[in-house]
Amino acid sequence: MDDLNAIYGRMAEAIVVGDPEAAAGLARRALEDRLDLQDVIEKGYIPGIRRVGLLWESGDYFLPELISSAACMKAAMAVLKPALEASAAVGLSRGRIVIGTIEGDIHDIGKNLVASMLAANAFDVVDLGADVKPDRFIDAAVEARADVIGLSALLTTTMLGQRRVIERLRERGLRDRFKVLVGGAPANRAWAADIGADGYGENALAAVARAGELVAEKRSS
Ligand code: B12
Repeated sequence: MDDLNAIYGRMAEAIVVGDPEAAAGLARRALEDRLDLQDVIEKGYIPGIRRVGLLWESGDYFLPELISSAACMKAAMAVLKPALEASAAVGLSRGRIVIGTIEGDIHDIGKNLVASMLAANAFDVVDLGADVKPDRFIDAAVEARADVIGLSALLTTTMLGQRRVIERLRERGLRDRFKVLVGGAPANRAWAADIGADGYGENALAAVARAGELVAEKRSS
């Protein structure tokens, strides 16, 4: 088997150059070789899309490159997702979470990753997709009898929508019914505290850990 770091490097490169066949092919190889899928994502693909973000910031990449790299990321995730989610223990539920990306924001790669990782860790996940209105999160959480509402935002403008969901929960008298977990590149712990969220997760693994703690807190209160 090739050196792992070389494989991760090729995964990142496939995302940076926008080669969907290579991105998906390397993901299939990872499954065949039974690589650790969380490492494959965190050390292979994510550094690739991060590099794309930096190239965009420096003015070396434009929207078409961003779009094709995002499509590659999706192609790789589509291969990995079923295996990732199948690894959850059957019949065991660690809690129910409704998740989506805030209204006005179509970034969903990170949110999808968080949703898959939660499902892989035995959470029941209701994924509302991207560009989700505040009341839709709340209605879905009521309907699903969720423990946690997970809010993703990638834009400094749409992160304000995370605050809005919490305000709407208060206005509807439902704030105590659900724990609210926020994430996405512009969010951080201080922001979560500022808007009155219950938790913040900086990546998919932290999201799983924090969701577990929030479910435990909710069920013990
Ligand atoms: C790919 C990408 C796109 C793709 C998105 C494709 C898709 N389907 O998602 C496309 C090309 C469509 C796009 C469009 C735009 N984009 Co864009 N995009 C990016 C880019 C390069 C990568 C984002 C990404 O996928 N990262 C990889 C994932 C794995 O990381 P992540 O999303 O952060 O998620 C992780 C954590 O944040 C966390 N997490 C995420 N969600 C949640 C939720 C919960 C509950 C928890 C606990 C944790 C959590 O866990 C995840 C896994 O580790 C970023 C650059 C960057 N540095 O983020 C810019 C970036 C986010 N985009 C940006 C901009 C400006 C735009 C556009 C406005 C561009 C334009 N002029 O049209 C549009 C906006 C469209 C819209 N209305 O939403 C800016 C935002 C700037 C700002 N401060 O607001 C960025 C930061 C680039 C930049 N440096 O300028 N973009």
